[in-house]
Amino acid sequence: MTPQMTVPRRDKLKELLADGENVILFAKLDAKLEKFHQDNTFLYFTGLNHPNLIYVCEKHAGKCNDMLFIERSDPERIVWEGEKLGIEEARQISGIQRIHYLDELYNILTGICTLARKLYSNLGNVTLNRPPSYPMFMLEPVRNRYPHIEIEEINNLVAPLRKIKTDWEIEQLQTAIDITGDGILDVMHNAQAGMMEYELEATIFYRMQRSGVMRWGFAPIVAAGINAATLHYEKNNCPVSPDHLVLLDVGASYNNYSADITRCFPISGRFSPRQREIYTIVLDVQRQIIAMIAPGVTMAQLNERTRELLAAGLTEIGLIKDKDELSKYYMHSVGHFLGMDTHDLGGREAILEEGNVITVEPGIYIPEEQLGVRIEDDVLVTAEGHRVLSAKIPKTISELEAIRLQALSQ
Ligand SMILES: [Mn+2]
Repeated sequence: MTPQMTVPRRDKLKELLADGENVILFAKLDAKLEKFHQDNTFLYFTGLNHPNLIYVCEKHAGKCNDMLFIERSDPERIVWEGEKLGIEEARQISGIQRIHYLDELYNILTGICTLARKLYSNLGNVTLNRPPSYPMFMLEPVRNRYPHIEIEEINNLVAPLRKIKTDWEIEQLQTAIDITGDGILDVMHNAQAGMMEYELEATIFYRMQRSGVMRWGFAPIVAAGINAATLHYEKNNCPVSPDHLVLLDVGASYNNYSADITRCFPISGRFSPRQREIYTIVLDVQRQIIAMIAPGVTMAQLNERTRELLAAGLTEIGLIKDKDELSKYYMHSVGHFLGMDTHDLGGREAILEEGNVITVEPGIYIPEEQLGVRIEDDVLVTAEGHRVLSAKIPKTISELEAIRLQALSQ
């Protein structure tokens, strides 16, 4: 990300602020011996993929003044941690001109707080049964000394910006999706009965890391048989049996943009009659929902139609008697916004607009039959309707069986 991308984003953010409203964004802290993963709102507005930074923007008398706080370099720590981000480098990457050190934060914030009514921050989920987030901890002195200042999570403010993807962002998503698809195909070509689910996971990760991807967008789900009926199964530690349908719900993160794809395939090379019956219902519903996608359509409409169609399918095969029973076999929503976060900002009540990217992922889960089927594609909303960014990844029964039978014959 370059200042050419992040400066216009910050300009839009500044337009959203009224006088007396301010923004403070915290980069993630570094954790010793753990891979660093930046806060996505911080990255979106600064382009800085470094830990322990703070961005502040104040608006007063119609003018915005923004600044970045960085760490002071400690020569004795360089051999352990490498060079810290310096003032010039921070300026070049972000385009933010005013740079301070972190130990100046509270002094400067005091000045800002005397004029402030509101502070937006990337607080994260606030729940009473969890420790406070790092941003909440850092803002505690503000809360205590200036109780009149309203401190609000920034997500709702920035969602209208983040959910409309630029061409560059769509390119990053497309690359993440293509690499994920290649990894899924590698599994379809190489999976054998007797392998462990985590071996299949490793096959995808190997493809990802050879393709310029550093990490998963979310914890991968590789689920054989009954495990596919657990929606967020992440153990991936069971052996694959010859009669299993394997469900892969995976996504590479490329330049911090996450794919999210689900495919199911039969280890044996052939869907059983029951697997075929359920798979066909899910695929038909998924296609009909994708066909509805266009600007002006709401997520609520997609969800409602999914429930109607799945209920009709399950009623027809006699698994349920009416729509009220559907939640026994289908209990999630049909999709979500996709972007830097796998579950990106956008909301369940959103009206689709050109430039949105959403997932479409109906499923049917029948634990008593050790069966779970979900099919998930990533779809861009265009002026004319939509474009399926993951269209190249096979999903018809005939394609999947052909790939598996060929793999097994080698
Ligand atoms: Mn998803």
